[in-house]
Parts: sequence; structure tokens; C-alpha cells
Amino acid sequence: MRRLRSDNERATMKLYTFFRSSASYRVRIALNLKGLTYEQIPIHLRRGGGEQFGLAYKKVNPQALVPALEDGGRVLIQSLAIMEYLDECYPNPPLLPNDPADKALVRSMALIIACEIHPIQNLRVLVHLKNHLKQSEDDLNHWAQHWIDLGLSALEEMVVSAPKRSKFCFGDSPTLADICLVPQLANARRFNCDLSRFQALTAIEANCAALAAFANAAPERQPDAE
Ligand SMILES: N[C@@H](CCC(=O)N[C@@H](CS)C(=O)NCC(=O)O)C(=O)O
Repeated sequence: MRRLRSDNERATMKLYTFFRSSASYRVRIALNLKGLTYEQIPIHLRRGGGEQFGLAYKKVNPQALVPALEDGGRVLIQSLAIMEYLDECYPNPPLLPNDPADKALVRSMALIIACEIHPIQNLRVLVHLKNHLKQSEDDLNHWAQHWIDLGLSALEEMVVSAPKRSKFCFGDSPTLADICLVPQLANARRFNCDLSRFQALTAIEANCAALAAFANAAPERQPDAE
């Protein structure tokens, strides 16, 4: 049987995070939406060549990526797996709709970001393009803008034509799709992407920003923010 956690049963969770990491940002939003308290362990992705590559952190996450969540003696990695874990342990408020087709739609929106956009403009990919393939800063920006634009264009269309179109990517409350969208739009701005074409997505972003769970997860509000 699925184990549901109650509020007074849990020890404080530890989130290995970096303020600017969009995958960490997703998990911070999910934790906040669930009303969970957690301790942040900052892993600086640039300092000293990147703290994620240190032996101590590689024992936490062999992939040398943030986030990682420690809960009940277990360490979980991969933001989507972490968020689905949280959703199963702490079902309220739900991060996925109930209906299987609706659930698949929301997951597909989240995966467009988490599998198709974010991984190819991630720090280690850009570092490789720059250091090994000798691409210029301009080329890196063009690369990131290209893939972000392609993915967000598809997502904009999906959101506009989604059933139960409302304030969020799907329905009246935030789901995994919104949780992935907001950090990705912040990333897009860092790469100077033109977001003016994405009216539906930026309207959803504004609706999310009005919620404390999203606002408090923003990079600039984190203890390790520079
Ligand atoms: N698919 C992973 C992606 C994790 C990831 O790429 N994290 C980035 C920060 S957003 C990272 O740690 N980058 C370090 C690096 O590229 O060296 C997830 O969703 O958790």
C-alpha cells in the first residue's frame, strides 16, 4: 500500500541545491506547494571548478548534478522523480490531475522542458561546447536560444489548446507543468530569449508568481543567492 506521510511524522529533509539551478528551483517550488520545511545544502556549480564534482557530493549524486533530496535516510535525484515522490508521500495539494489522459498531458508538458529543452542548455553542455568544441559566447547563446525557442513554441501551442484551459498550464491549480515552466522561463531570460511570442506561457508565469510557493522559491530569494 502507498505510504502517506503526515506532517508530524517527518524529519527535516535536506535539499542539495544551487540558487540559479532551474532543476533545483522546480523542487523548491514543489516543496513549498506541499508546505514542507527543508534544509538547503548549497552546492555552488561554478566555484572552484564546481562543487558538484567534489568527492563528497558525488557520493550524494553520482551524476554530479543538483538537485538531490535526502529524506528518511534515502537520497533521491532527478527533479521529476523527486517531485513525484513528494506527490505520493504528501498528496495535498496534488501536482498531477487524476484522469490518466490529463495526467499524461501534464507530464508531457513537463517533459518537453525537462527532457527536450533544459538538458541541452545545461551548464555542462555549454562548458563542453565552449572548451572542447571551441564555440564562442555568441554561439552558445544562439544554441540555447534555438532550443529554448523550439520547445517553448510547442508548449505555447499545447497550453492554448489544452482542455480545461485556465490560469495554469492545465486546470485551476499548479501542476508539474507549471513547476517546470517557471524556472525554464527564468533560464530563457538569462539567455536573452525573446519571450514576446509566448503570451500564454508568460501569463501563466505571472499567475504562478502571485503564489508564495513560487515566489519564495525564486533564485534571488535563496540563502546562497549572489
Ligand atoms: N534532469 C536533471 C537535471 C539536473 C541538472 O542538470 N542540474 C544542473 C543545474 S539545473 C546541474 O547540476 N548542472 C551542473 C553541471 O552542468 O555541471 C533533473 O531534473 O534533476
